[in-house]
Amino acid sequence: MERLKEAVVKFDVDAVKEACNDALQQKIPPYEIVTEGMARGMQIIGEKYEKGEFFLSELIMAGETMKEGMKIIEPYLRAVGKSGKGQVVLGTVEGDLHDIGKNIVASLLRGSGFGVADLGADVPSKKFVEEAEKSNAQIVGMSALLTTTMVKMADTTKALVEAGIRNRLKVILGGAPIDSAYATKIGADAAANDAIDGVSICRKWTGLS
Ligand code: B1M
Repeated sequence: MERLKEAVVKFDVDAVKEACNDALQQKIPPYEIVTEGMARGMQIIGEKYEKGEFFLSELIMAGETMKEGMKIIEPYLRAVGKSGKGQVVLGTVEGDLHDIGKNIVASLLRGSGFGVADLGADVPSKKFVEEAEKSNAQIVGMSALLTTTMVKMADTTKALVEAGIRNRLKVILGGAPIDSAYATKIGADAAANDAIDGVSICRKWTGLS
């Protein structure tokens, strides 16, 4: 895990791939490879950015580096899934391009048997509503990593109310700046601390736990 973390911080894609494969061979659980390895590297990148040691270009390189590692880990995250146990509409809110955490949530949900309509990043409220109507979703999940974009979660929750479908579905929020107090404030049903927590909340809602 230490090697993996260091490789992310050095943007060393080959070393990331090698460390991911080694970790899988050593039977380290895939989610742990993400959270205890690559995500710890991302944490350091974020700290260096805050201190002014790194700039936007380094954030981009870090994102691309972790995505290469995720290509190896993702099939193992979603290994056991069959869809049909619950339909989730998932996306990163409008104005926000951070999608690595949201993609992990999508893989874990699929691995737990949920059907997931992943709308990607920078998703306007209208699109969440349209997809929730179309797919008759039980859950709408939103991700935000920026304090400036988390307000879009409130807009989307309001849009679900205005469309008359809020009562028949649950709304879950996730991402670093989000907590339960914010979820309550904007009328969402829950905030997830991390991807595992998010999946476990969705499982409870759909009677899968
Ligand atoms: Co950005 N960025 N970034 N960035 N970036 C952060 C978020 C930041 C904290 C860095 C810092 O200053 N320390 C900071 C935000 C500050 C703030 O708002 N308070 C920041 C900034 C400022 C910016 C820009 C504004 C920089 C600029 O342009 N000057 C810009 C904004 C662009 C935009 O979105 N409009 C920007 C851009 C980018 C990149 C595009 C270059 C790139 C993202 C690439 C991508 O995602 N495709 C990027 C990156 C890589 C980061 C950091 C370094 C890493 C994020 C990450 O992927 N973490 C990040 C620093 C950090 O987080 N420490 C930072 C790993 C990932 C596994 O964790 O996403 O938290 P996370 O997901 C977790 C949980 O949060 C949870 O589960 C996941 C796994 O446990 N979760 C959910 C997430 N969504 C969930 C949904 C759920 C449930 C759980 O249910 C629905």
